[in-house]
Amino acid sequence: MERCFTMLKPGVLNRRLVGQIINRLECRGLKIVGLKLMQISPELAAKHYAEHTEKPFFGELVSYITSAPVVAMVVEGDDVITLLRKTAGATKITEAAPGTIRGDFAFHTTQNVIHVSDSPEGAKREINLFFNENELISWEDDCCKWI
Ligand code: FUP
Repeated sequence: MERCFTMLKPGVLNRRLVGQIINRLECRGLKIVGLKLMQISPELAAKHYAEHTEKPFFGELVSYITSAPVVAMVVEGDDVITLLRKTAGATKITEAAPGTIRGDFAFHTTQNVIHVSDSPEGAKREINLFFNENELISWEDDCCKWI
C-alpha cells in the first residue's frame, strides 16, 4: 500500500473546481487519508519546489501557488503514485491528454491545476512538509473488493 501527496492549486479554488476534481480521484477508487485547505507561505512553497529554484519559471510558480488557498491531500492505494500521475496527465500542458485532469482543466503549464508526487521518496518528503502525523487517518473501507 502506497501513499501519495497531491494538491489542488489556487486556480482550482478560484474556478470552483474542487468538487469536480476530487470526484475524479474518488471515481478512480483512490482513498483519501488526509485533506485540508491551506494558504501556503512563500517559505513552504520554496521548500516544496526546491528542485526548481534555479529554473526561469520558479518565481511564477511560487507566486501562483501562494496566490490563494490550495487543497492539500494524501491518498492511499496500490501503485497510487503512478495511477494518480496518469489521472493528472502530463506536466507540459500541450502534452496533457484530454480525459486527464490537466488535459481537461488547464491551459498553461504553470497553472496546471494539480500537483502529484513523482516518486515514493518525493511523496514521503512532501507528506512530511504539508501534514503532521496526527492529521492522517488510517481507516478500513469496504470498497477494496469492488474496485
Ligand atoms: P509535476 O511533477 O508534473 O508537477 O512537474 P514538475 O515538478 O516538473 O513541475 C512543477 C511545476 O513547475 C509544474 F506544476 C508547472 C511548473 N513548470 C513550468 O511552469 N514549466 C516547466 O517547463 C516545467 C514545470
